[in-house]
Amino acid sequence: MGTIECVQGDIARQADIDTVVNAANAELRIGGGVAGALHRAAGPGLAEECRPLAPIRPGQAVITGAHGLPNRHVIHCLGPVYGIDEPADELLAACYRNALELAEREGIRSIAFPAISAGAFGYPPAEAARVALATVLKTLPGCPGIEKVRFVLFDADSTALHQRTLASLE
Ligand code: AR6
Repeated sequence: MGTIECVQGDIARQADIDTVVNAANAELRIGGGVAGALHRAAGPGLAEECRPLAPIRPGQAVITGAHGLPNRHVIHCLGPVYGIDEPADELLAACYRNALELAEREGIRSIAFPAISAGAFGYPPAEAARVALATVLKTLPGCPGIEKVRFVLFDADSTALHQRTLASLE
């Protein structure tokens, strides 16, 4: 099975990773947070490639090129809005599962995830980390082509939370 690591950083600056995952909005527009950072770094070609793929549903994952980002692809996932899209845990798990299965089908060997839904979409961070890491641990054995999964967290607290959660699940 591939390795899983949790590091602090900016998802738009993961030059040694094949594919980065976007915590997208349904319209695949620029937005804020992760989506804003990725679209700003990618340039307008990314939004243009996204337009015919939108809208997407909670839990869905779609793939595009990475344009000006230092990666090969972007996989765009729509996380659940906490308290609105139900069941939240199943929809959040579906994001990670669908992204990994799509990456496996595309021959992608390394993938970086942000903490989907844990920002503007209001998912409690500890619960989001548990769902995310448990889903990756469960799905990765079925994706033999994926050698590395990296969680990229914006701040030190979130990084420590993910590292603790991973250690408790392994
Ligand atoms: N790199 C890594 N993590 C980041 C970065 C970054 N550059 N920027 C923020 N985070 P969010 P969501 C963290 O809001 O909750 C957007 O406006 C952030 O601290 O990006 O799925 C879209 O357009 C948080 O822990 O995603 C959607 O409308 C986590 O990444 C909506 O927000 C996710 O925060 C999606 O909301």
